[in-house]
Amino acid sequence: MNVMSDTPVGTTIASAPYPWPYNGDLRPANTALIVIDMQTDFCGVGGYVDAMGYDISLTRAPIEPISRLLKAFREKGYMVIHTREGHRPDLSDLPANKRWRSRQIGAGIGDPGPCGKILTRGEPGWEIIDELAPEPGEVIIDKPGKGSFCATDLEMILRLKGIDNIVLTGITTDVCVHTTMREANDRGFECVMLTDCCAATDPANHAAAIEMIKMQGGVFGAVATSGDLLAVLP
Ligand code: C5J
Repeated sequence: MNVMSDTPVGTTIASAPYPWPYNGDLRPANTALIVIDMQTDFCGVGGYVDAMGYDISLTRAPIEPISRLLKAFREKGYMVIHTREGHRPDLSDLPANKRWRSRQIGAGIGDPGPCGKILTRGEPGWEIIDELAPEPGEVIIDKPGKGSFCATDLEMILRLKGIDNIVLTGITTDVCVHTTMREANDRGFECVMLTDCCAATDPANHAAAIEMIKMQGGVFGAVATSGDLLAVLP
């Protein structure tokens, strides 16, 4: 930060509502990319989202932009983290109300489906899709909830690595990505969500989730496109 003004010195991206990160300190050593829940259950034929009757062409749209981003982050030595939403095979970490609600919409978590038991660890539907498969050495966080910090060791891993900045991608914008961004922001991490690398099951919810981030000067951080970030990625 420039001592004479609030204008950051260093690298920032053309994000809204402010150039991210706030202090211009964007480096491989302090920045992690998180790819949230790019699993068959959320974007594949016969998975959880498909079973609920939503259009998976929406949740598949970020696959290509994320793939390009992953390539650049890997080449430049940034930390890459993947998450998977899912429950233990004995469903001991599945709240009864979450199961009940999923059954109301015809996609009962833990019930058999075309991709195995829905949102259940170890089942084909729970796997990350091949196009975005984690590489050896990349951290995978298994989470029972929507947020990536709840009941996981994500915060400990980020702190031990010296991560300050988090780049958020994945699905769905309004649920797991937003919850994770809120959790990270409350813990003091500097977050940016890449709009073309996220998607919701309803385009209006995707748009609303983006607008929410921009309120109050960036209430949870900032938003940008992957192109904005790749244009300057150190
Ligand atoms: C949902 C998620 N939408 N990954 N999960 O249930 O956003």
